[in-house]
Amino acid sequence: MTEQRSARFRLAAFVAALPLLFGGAALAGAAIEPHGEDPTARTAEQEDHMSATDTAHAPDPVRGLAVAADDLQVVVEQPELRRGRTESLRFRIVDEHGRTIRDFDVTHEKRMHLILARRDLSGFQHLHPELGADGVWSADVQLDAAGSYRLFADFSHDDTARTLAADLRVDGAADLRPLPAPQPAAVSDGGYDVRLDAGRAEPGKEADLRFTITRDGAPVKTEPYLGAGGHLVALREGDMAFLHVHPMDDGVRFAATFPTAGRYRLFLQFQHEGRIHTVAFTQEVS
Ligand SMILES: [Cu+2]
Repeated sequence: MTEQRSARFRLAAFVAALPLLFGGAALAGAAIEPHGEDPTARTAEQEDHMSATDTAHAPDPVRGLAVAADDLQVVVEQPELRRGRTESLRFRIVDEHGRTIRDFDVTHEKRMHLILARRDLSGFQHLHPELGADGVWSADVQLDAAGSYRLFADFSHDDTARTLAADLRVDGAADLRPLPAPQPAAVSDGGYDVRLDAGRAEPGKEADLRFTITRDGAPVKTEPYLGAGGHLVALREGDMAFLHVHPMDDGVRFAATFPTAGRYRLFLQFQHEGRIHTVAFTQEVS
């Protein structure tokens, strides 16, 4: 925690130089190695700056790079979690006066979507916490691998969609892994075979992401999940920018505009026979 703090202060000093780097944001993704101490604080600072200067040009602004946005902030009660234990993760959304927000709009059937992922884009979880009378959201989480994680609170307030992010730490030495190479096919938990046809994904252009799901060679028709045929979260390698993705029909097809070249990790979730399954793909954008 103190390490992270001091890193934040050190890095704040040269944040002014960083927009240059982000001129080609692809470089940023590649330059920030997922190894090493904890680049979380640094990238959040960098990206804060980027979103302040670059939003006008972004076709689909990335979110989830900052603790605070549009005067709202996510406050995590206890960001240090013990590894492999079920912990109660508690957080609030507060306004610029520190007042706790309690009125949330329903999006994708829920008032709050909580996404967790480790710095190396492993350990993805998508949870729906409960809102207490005191305005505190809580969810039981278990994180089995050590390291630094990003928490994304994805919600809508006053008809405005927001994604706020905060850092979590799980005790122990992190065994960070390189991002898996892009592959057109992957196997979900539960053993479903999933193929991704994304065509050519180019920065700033809407990509059509079509997933085909089969089990033992037979096509699988997914059941509605969160108001669509599936749910997709895309995170950018390096800074963990959270990309908003829209379902295109009641199948597993999505429109995504990747803001920059680089690599993204796509987390598709779908429901079949009453169970939710998750499968991840690496998407190259160039
Ligand atoms: Cu959700």
